[in-house]
Amino acid sequence: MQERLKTLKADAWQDITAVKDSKELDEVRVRYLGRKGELTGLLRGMGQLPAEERPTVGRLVNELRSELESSLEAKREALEQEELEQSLKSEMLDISLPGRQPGRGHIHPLNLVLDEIKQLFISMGFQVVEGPEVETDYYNFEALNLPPDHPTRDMQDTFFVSKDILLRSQTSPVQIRVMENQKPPVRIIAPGKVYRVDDLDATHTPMFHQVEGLLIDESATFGDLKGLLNVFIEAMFGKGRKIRFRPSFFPFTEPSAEVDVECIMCSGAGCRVCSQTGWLEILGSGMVDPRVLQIVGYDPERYQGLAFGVGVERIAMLKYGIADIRLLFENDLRFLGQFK
Ligand code: 2U9
Repeated sequence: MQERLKTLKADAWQDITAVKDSKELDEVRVRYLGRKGELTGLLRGMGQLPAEERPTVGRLVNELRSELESSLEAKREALEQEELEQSLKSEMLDISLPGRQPGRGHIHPLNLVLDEIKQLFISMGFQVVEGPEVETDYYNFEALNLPPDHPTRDMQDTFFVSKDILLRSQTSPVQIRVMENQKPPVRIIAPGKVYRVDDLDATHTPMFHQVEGLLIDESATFGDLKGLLNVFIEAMFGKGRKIRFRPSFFPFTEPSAEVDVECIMCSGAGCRVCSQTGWLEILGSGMVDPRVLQIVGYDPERYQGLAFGVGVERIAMLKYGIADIRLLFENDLRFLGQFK
């Protein structure tokens, strides 16, 4: 019996030494100390021993059991230490490495232009107002003196949601809403998205941004309009550029004028950008049609209004020399990164 104990001890010692991970360690524990393990088997066999041998063998078995338990425990600790060292080695962090800088965001070129326009008009006492992009036929057309058969009222030109609901084709409805709720004087600009049925090309997108301006007072004149737009164009494109007012027509202004600036690419000599004319069309403007004043309940005998509208994409393209409007909407960081 004592011989068996000796071999068992030697075997167990060998097995424990050979263990490589905690799973194997568990297997060894079960093999020797488990319910059906070798040592437990020995204990069970003690019944067959002569009575006088039992206490000695019993003591030896118990000694071996606690010896094995502490060897297993020591091995477990050694394994854990080894695993810890292993993971410390493989997961080592070099905290002296400089961190990676997150890419810094910056303002979209359209917002750069929009902010500049807003700042300029705020400095001249204008308020910035916004309104819904989904509008009614009344605010988008009727209140602006656009007759029922006007081409922009056609399905071909405006996105209709239903017979009376549409995506606004200009920001003027915002200004109608302000006039309905406020007595003159009025000095506002209305920036925002507008929608028109247009095929995508280098100069057209079905959604673009406008800023419209409106000033209503008892003594607003066409001279004030010219002065104001002169200041605007100078702020956008620099001092000393020639501008010209060309007679035009809009249903909501009378008289109306389109405003051109001397081509900023060729300074008037004629080039591809200005189609050899030397001039760039920048905005539309005019004196608010008395009919529009009447519709919102202003007395057209007492008040005059001046108004203008400008496309933000067009200004951005001219200011920054952008040849294709689609670049402004594709969010290609190689393009946008140039406007830091
Ligand atoms: C009210 C009355 C009149 C706003 C105006 C224009 C002329 C104009 C275009 C410029 C380029 C639109 O973005 S664009 O295609 N706009 O030509 N807009 S006068 O007139 C108003 C606005 C509000 C109550």
